[in-house]
Amino acid sequence: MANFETVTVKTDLLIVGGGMAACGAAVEAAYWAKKHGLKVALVDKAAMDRSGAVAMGLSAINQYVGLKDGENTLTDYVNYVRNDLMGITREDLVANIARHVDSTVHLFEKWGLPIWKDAEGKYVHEGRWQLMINGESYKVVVAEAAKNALGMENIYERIFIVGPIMDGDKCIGAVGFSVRENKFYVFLAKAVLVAMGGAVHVFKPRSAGEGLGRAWYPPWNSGSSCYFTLKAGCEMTCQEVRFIPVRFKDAYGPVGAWFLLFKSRATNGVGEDYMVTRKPELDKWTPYGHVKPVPANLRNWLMLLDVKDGKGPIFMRTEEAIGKLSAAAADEKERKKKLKELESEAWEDFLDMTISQALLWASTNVAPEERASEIAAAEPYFIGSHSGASGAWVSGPEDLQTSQTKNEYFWGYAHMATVPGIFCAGDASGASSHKFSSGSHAEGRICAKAAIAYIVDHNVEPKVDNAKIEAMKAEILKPLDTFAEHSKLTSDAGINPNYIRPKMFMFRLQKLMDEYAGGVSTAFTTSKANLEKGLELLNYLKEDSDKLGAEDLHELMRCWENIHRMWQAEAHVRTILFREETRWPGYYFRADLPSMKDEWKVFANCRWNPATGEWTMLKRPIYQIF
Ligand code: SFD
Ligand code: AMP
Repeated sequence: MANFETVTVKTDLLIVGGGMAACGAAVEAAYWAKKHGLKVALVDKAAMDRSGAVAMGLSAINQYVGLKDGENTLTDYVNYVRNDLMGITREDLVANIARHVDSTVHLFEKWGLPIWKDAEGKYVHEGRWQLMINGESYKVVVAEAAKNALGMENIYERIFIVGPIMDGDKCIGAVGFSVRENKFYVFLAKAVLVAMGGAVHVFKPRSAGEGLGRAWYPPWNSGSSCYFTLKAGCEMTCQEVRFIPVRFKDAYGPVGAWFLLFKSRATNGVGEDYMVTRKPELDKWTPYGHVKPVPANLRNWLMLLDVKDGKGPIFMRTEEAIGKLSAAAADEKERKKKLKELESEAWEDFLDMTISQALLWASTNVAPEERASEIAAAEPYFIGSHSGASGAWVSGPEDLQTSQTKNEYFWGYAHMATVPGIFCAGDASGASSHKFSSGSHAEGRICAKAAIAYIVDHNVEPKVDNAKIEAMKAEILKPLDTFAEHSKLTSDAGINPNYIRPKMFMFRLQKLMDEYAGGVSTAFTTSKANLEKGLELLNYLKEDSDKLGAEDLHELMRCWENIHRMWQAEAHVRTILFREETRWPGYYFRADLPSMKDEWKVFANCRWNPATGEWTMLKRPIYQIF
């Protein structure tokens, strides 16, 4: 067996992940832990300064409610999220995050994040809920506060977490390995806060050849939250609710600023606005077809109908929007000034968060004030914090429950999963969409406070079974052994009958998800027969995962990333199959069940049983609280 030192770290609270939710958790946990004399450790596969979805920066804070200023109420936000998700949302969770998110944004500002202000000193809004920022260093600012709170001696960077350590049905920590040194890590804890983001590259990306790997979602978030919680035996929710963002084509630049701030239209290849010409289609999706704003998946759907009819490409009418905004100026001098301002805002929007889009514009001679730019629906991603909803099924806060909800939505500690001691935030927790960067940070804070309360109430030292740890070590390092044993058999180490390398394994996963589970190549369309075939192929892939081979530590990480993706894929396929309707047509379309049904206004949940290896699918009721 590969000769790796085992390093054991004992703590009280373990935070896995170092992104927005984990940084929020670190700040809050440090405060409550100090009060109770407890220890907190955080472990990230990368370096926190630039890890996770916000690595490159962002150009907006997408959740700010403005409760204190009376801009909006909690009910307004819950209504918005409920409508955008076609009725499928946990209102207690959404409201809990929404009532704390403004204070998180104020902290960001205090820590040095530049938020745009108008002449009166008020935040500049992109849309009703979104604030404009100079956000190229957003993650650095937020990570610095987390590091100061915890102290670097409690932060473990570049350690890939593979999965949970269980003691019966209780989680007592996590195992992983360093991606730089031959070290196997055992983290023992009294509670674990899962915040390892969502998943990309489960589906075949549009980008191929020289662009391969380019996606909207960051390639390093590979389904670890889903795998961790599933393998621990947590009940999961909304695993069918993937997210497909519309983005500037090929470099995935954001569209929010164009639609909301610049009030741009998108039109098809013959200049028609699909939001106008396709409006009658919205009747089929009532009541959600007629809410404002039109839900993200329905906006996608109207656009996809045009593309299917051969009316593409679709263009963001940047030249028209800039023209209109600058034409409102009082005179020619003012108009020119405004034009320059808009031009620089347009470029900054990309430079803050998707630099490659600015490079693509530059290399294809795009001047947004002169020429429209192509947009397209991306491939499916799992990101429960954005406009998707996949994640673990977690308890709501006690004070927001009604007599109807308290037995369904509450089991003691806010945002704790169904497995005691596991707390989930950001993309790791489900059915609470539209939290984005700020709401994920706020949810991390909520979770950390609850997790410390849980530890105070259950202050029991974890009991470790060393034989079990050794077995996990052998299983986790096995791809290195498999490669070392067989790689000399062939002249090209990439082609070998005894193992499959992680990249090929990932291609196989992506192909089957693309073709059978509604990826780009089928225009996000699938059916029972397709899903069943996909599940059969997924099972063969699962068998072959035992034969993954890794040449070095980097490839070992790639092996486990792809195993994580595979489990996310299975939860997804099973849940699409279970939900016998089409509810989010612009995210996926069940050709055999092409409409929305009242009896499916429920949560579709699932659980993998660690003791038997069996999956259970179950429905949970939806209650309106607000
Ligand atoms: O507009 C392991 N998001 C946006 N939010 C905004 O508020 N404004 C925007 O402008 C946003 N835009 C945007 C957004 C996301 C993406 C991908 C793009 C653009 C291109 C959404 C937010 O970014 C998102 O909601 C939050 O970041 C979610 O927070 P969290 O904590 O759930 O996930 P994370 O930040 O990605 O962090 C994940 C962490 O886990 C680590 N990790 N660590 C150890 N072991 C493993 N196995 C691990 N696997 C992952 C990661 O390293 C990371 O630290 S807009 O364009 O939509
Ligand atoms: P995006 O850049 O698409 O991620 O959008 C940023 C924010 O604007 C998110 O909160 C989106 O939900 C929202 N948004 C984007 N496009 C629209 C639109 N056409 N109508 C309403 N909200 C939008």
